[in-house]
Amino acid sequence: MYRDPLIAPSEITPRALYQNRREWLKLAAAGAAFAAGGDVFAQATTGGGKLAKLPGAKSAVAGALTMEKPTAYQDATTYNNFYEFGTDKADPAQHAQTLRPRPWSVSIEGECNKPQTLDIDALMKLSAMEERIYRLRCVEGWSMVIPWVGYSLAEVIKRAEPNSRAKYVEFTSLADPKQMPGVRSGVLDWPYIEGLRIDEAMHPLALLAFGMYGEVLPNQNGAPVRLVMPWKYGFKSAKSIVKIRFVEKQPTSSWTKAAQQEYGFYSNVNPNVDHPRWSQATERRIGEGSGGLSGLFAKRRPTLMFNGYEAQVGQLYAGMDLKKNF
Ligand SMILES: Nc1nc2c(c(=O)[nH]1)N[C@H]1C(S)=C(S)[C@@H](COP(=O)(O)O)O[C@H]1N2
Ligand SMILES: [Mo]
Repeated sequence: MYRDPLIAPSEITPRALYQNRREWLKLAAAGAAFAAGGDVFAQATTGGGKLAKLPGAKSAVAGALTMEKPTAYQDATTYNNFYEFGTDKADPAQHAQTLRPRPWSVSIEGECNKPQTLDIDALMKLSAMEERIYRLRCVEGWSMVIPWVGYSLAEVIKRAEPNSRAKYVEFTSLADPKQMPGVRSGVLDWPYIEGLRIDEAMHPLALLAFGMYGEVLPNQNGAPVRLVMPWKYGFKSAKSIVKIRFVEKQPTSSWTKAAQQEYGFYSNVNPNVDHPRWSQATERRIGEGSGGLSGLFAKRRPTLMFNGYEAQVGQLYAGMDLKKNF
């Protein structure tokens, strides 16, 4: 039987999902949850109501508005990977309250004409906020659909005026052991580093996100600013970013450093290239199917090439051997 590779049996029913399930059963008993109509959809696209509102105009970028039903906010904010707060899916929601998203600044540096340090509030004003509904596919074999709020990363890159040596962009997440208990563990080499080729980073779908579900990002989802790369495995979407650096050489990401043969530089979603320890052909959508909201017994759905964004991003990899450049 297929089992999610990085999920320990102890994590199969994270407490939050359990509580969620009890709520759901209560609703079901009242007959409400069976009316799977518009109300359920409306519920799924609004936030928890506890964070500041951050509206975004519906994006006009091609491919930016998936028509699939968004994952429930409750699921998207309690089933997370953010190893700076622990490795269990429930850890970030339980421990990320110590993260302080203000004051915050992002340093933009390296091979560019206009290096600068931007306060988060200035960064947020740099371009108009858009809503983008993206599929997010984790390398572990699960996926969600999340309505993000932000603008194209290209807006920031253009402002910094990268020079001709800027072939790649490196992203660094905060690594403060005072705010992030997981950073005291050796599970990854901190700070969390990710990288993109500059043309990937300039693609209009590459998103710098400040919010989700019409509100600012919850800490566990990478407040106050993160990357979202919808055609790549989730780990490429670095959270709580403090540095964006233009470099000439291909950066080594924390995951590549941890297991070079398992996590390549590109990490494009590709159902035809298996992870050395499991297949990438199918995925389970979080919140779908029977067996509780964790959807453990949900039918797995086929994973799409480039996570369904092939028409938009396929050209970036024309002529490349995607088995070698995984
Ligand atoms: N800094 C940092 N960024 C990170 C991670 C992390 O552990 N640390 N996990 C990644 C992984 S594996 C995934 S699947 C996504 C999950 O994003 P979400 O919790 O908002 O769904 O964040 C990515 N960004
Ligand atoms: Mo992931």
